Amino acid sequence: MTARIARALISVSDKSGMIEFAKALHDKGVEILSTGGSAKAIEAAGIPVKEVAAHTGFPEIMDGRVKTLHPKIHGGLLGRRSVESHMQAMTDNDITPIDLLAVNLYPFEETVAKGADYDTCIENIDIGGPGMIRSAAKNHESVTVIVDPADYDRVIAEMGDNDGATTYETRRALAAKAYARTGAYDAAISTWFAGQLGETFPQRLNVSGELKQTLRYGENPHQQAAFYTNGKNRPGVATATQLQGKELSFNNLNDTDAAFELVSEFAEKPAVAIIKHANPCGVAEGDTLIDAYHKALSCDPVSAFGGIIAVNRTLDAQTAEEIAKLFAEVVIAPDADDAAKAVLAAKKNLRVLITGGMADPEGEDMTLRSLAGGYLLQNRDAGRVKREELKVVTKRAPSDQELDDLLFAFRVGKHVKSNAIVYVKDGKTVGIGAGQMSRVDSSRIAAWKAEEAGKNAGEDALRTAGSVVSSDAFFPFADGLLAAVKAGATAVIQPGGSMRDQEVIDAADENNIAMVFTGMRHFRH
Ligand code: 93A
Repeated sequence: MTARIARALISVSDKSGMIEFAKALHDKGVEILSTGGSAKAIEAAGIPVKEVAAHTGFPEIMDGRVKTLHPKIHGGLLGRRSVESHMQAMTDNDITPIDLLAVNLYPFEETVAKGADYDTCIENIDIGGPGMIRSAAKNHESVTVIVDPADYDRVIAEMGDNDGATTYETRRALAAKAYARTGAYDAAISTWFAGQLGETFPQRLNVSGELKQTLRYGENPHQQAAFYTNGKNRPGVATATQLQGKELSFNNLNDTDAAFELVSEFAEKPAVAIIKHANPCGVAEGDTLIDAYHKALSCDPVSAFGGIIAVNRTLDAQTAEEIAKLFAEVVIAPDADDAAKAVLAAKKNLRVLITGGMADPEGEDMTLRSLAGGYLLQNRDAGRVKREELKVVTKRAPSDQELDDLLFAFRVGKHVKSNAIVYVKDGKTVGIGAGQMSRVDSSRIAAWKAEEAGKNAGEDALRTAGSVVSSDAFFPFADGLLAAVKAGATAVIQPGGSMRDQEVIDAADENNIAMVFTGMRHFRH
């Protein structure tokens, strides 16, 4: 079913590509109607155009608030060409069909993003545009609706192939895209409104997203999946450019996000995080990136196989060469120099993502999870304890070196699934215990993994000897702390707040352990 386009209405705020599009329509014999600013620009380009006001016989009023809200416009868009009574109503009321609508809306989202004042935001709420989009999209059996300048060429090309008409498949696909746009637009307005009302948290779930990628499958091959962006433009996987490698999978995306968010915690020195199954298996700071990489890898090289590597500095050739020796799934970096890109290009399957910057660890965003029959929405964990907020609770206070390592460990621990125990020595993780149901088990596993990695590397001394340890939540009993003592840790960081805090502090004092409380926990379930 094709529908020849005789009349088009163009009303766009983003005027990119508009003139070329109008010219192509005119060359195909299409009559063009248009609103104030759009009409002026089309006319100035020497393309015949009729103002909507002249078409309806009703002027644009109220500073443009009412310009297309007229039965001659909506009747022309909505009238069913296949229904006799509709065509009769058109004739009776002097309504002519509008076969194509090109609209993009007042830039509400951009206006809010610029920090505009209340009245300016209100003025940028488009009413007539979404109204027309919805009318045209509803009548897609006959009407072509374009909400994105990127679709102009495709429509013109199709008209060229079909004697000035579009196909039903295209009109239907464009209608779906049109409703996605009006839906996202309204969601942006209501989210902004909620903020204006002082609602610190959405009262309604207005989650909207743009489809970025249909994924081959989800966590497992029998699950369907897709990747959406939320328009927040936070540097990370959602906005990164993929330089090379196979398509990213669901698990790649999830793990790469975990890697980049973690490495973004560290700004002062070059840092590297290696992630497996969304948990780190090595994180380190270094004097150089390659130094940080070697330190991060040494934590658990067995688990790093097939992992994801995130760095917080421009990737250089030397580090890229070392990374290329490991089988990794993804590398994500704020940037990479040409030599590094050339090195990685030889590893064709390796996915390389460039983000253009680091994520702000204290930046605002939401995290969304589902449970059977509902969703859980929360602010992302942007909490960060500062050195001066730490409370020393033991007789011995940590040394400066211990304090550096304690803070480092606690920042890593925030990105480890609970119960999270992280041993750190000299700016690098030496043992990570993740995701256990008992804290003491995480503590034991972290120490055991450190011991195994040390043995594999042919080291005599225990890696955890002289290390510091962090716990994402308080130790409910002294046993978790005692496991750390056994492993040779000398200092502990934990939130505190247990009924048995005193018991744990006493155990620390008995063993000459320095312990600090953060007052903030970092559960990650
Ligand atoms: O103020 S509106 O909500 N009232 C309307 O009747 C109306 N009709 C089209 N905004 C309206 N538009 C919008 O004007 C379009 O969605 C488009 O974004 C913009 C184009 O205006 P101009 O052609 O004057 O630049």
